[in-house]
Formats: sequence, C-alpha cells, structure tokens
Amino acid sequence: MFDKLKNGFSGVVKKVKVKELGSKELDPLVVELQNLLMENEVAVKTADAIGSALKSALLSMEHGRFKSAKPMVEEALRTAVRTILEPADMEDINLFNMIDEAKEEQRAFVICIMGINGTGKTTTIAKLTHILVKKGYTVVLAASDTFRAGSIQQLGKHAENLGVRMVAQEYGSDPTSIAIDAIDHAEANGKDVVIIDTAGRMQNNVNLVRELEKIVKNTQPDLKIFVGDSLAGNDVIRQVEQFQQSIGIDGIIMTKLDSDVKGGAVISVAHTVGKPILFVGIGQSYDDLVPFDPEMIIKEVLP
Ligand SMILES: Nc1nc2c(ncn2[C@@H]2O[C@H](COP(=O)(O)OP(=O)(O)O)[C@@H](O)[C@H]2O)c(=O)[nH]1
Ligand SMILES: [Mg+2]
Repeated sequence: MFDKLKNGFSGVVKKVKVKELGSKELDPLVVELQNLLMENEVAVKTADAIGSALKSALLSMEHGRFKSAKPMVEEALRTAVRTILEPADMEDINLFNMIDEAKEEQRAFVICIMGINGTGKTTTIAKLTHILVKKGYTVVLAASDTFRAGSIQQLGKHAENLGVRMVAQEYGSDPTSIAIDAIDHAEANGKDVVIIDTAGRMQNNVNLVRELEKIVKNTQPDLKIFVGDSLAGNDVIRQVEQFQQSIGIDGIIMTKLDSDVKGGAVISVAHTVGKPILFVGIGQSYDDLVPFDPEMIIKEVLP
C-alpha cells in the first residue's frame, strides 16, 4: 500500500541535513514535498495544505529535543499529515448507533450505495453486509443495478454466500421499484438494514443521475454512500463533487487501497470533500473492509 509515496517521503527526509531549519532551508524542502505529493495524485489544494502544515510544525518544534534532522522532519511530517486526514470540522457518522436508532423506531435502516462503474460498489456491499451480519444485524440487499450484465447474479452470489436475502427483478426493470420492494420486505419481516446496489455509469450521465434521484426521492435513504476507487487518483474528487451536487452524499467508502501505490486519492478525499470516509477496501475478500483510520494511512505513507 502506498509504497511509491512512502519511498518518496523517505527520499525527501534523507536530504535534510541540518536541524536548525530556517525559511531558507525550509522553502525548497516544502516545494520538493509538494511536488512529490502531486506526483502521487494528491490534489494541489491538499499538497499545499500539507506543505504549510509541515512548515508550521517544523517552525514550532523544539529542535533541541532531536539528535538529528531525520527524526525531527519525520515527526513534523506525521503531524502535518495527521492535520490533513482529520479535519476538525468533520461530522462523525456512527453507523451502528444509527442502525440501532432505526431499530428502536421499528423501521429498516436504508443505505444507498452509488458511484461510477467498476469502483467496487457491489463488492463493498458484500463486505459491509458481512460486517453487519457479524454484528448480529439482519440485512436485505436490493439488486437495483438492472443495467450492467451479470450484476444481479453477482449480488445474488454474495447474498447466498453471506446468508442474506436479495430482492431482485429482471434486467431492465425499474431500480426504484426494486428498492421499495426490498424495504417493504425488510419492514414486513423485521429486518434491520436494506442496502441498495445501484448501477454506475459516468458521473455526468444524465440517465444515471435521474435514476438515482428517483431512487433517493422514493426511498429516503438514511445514508447515501459514495464509493470511490483509489486507483482513479485525485479524479475521485471531481466524481464526489458531481455526486454531491446532483444527488447529495453523506459519507464515502474508498476501495482498492491494497493496489494503490500512491495514496493521493484517499488523502485528498479525506482533506477536501467535507464528508467522512467511513470505510476503506483493502482487498477482494469479505474481511477486507475496515473502518477508515487516519493512523493506518499515516503508518502506510510515512517512513
Ligand atoms: N484489490 C481490490 N479489488 C477490489 C476492491 N473492491 C473491489 N474490488 C474489485 O473491483 C472490481 C469491480 O468491483 P465491483 O464490485 O463489481 O464494482 P461495481 O461496478 O462498482 O459494482 C472487482 O474485480 C472487485 O473484486 C478492493 O478493496 N481491493
Ligand atoms: Mg456493481
């Protein structure tokens, strides 16, 4: 995970020889760091913010505490990246509390999953179902991707493996009516959570936006979750912004971190989007969805 960025950071840190860093020594360091970040798909705004945070961390440190420059710069980098990954004004979403509240109100908790094609929506739904089932919740899946060939079988296979019910109709049928059927089934049978799988097309596809608007209007999901592919780099920012504008989202799941050597997508999303990253995908098996933890990212990117 993020090897390229990690190696880059090591290279930058090694070049710093003196502990008493003044502006003269700091400015080229910050520029080099920003270039490294941008080469690794970190958005310009985020790279600038990390550069400024590094500078203020280094300037406010007690240089005497350190024997050499390397541990000092490493600590400052850690502080800088932590500031970026944990924006102070970020709302917190506690998924399990929210589900429990819906349970108390005797209604199903509805999650709508969206994003462009191939980002890992269906796989993520299976992994999320696995987490919920392990916690003791009952789950119903709505096969509302009636667009892509094989999508219903793919979700159906997961439902079978995980021992949960999938509500589906044939390809081409109305995704909204399937989602409503799934919610009706859940409420009639006292099931806790409904997860709606949706079709992904390009984010600016008018039909997709209309379809999602209709699903959202008619099902009023408790959570609208955008699934982004970390391999798409900082283009994910543009995707999230478009979904945010047209549909509105509550939270984000980033997938494929295990195959991402750069790390820029997840860092930029955490910093710029203003919506929390709930989970990250770190592989292809059911156990490979874990809560987003800034410390895990820091460990993976810093030397
Ligand atoms: N390595 C890796 N592959 C993933 C991850 N999440 C999804 N995938 C793969 O991405 C591909 C597309 O996933 P799919 O769920 O069909 O995407 P969808 O079109 O958004 O529903 C599949 O081959 C998945 O196995 C992940 O966290 N890591
Ligand atoms: Mg899918």
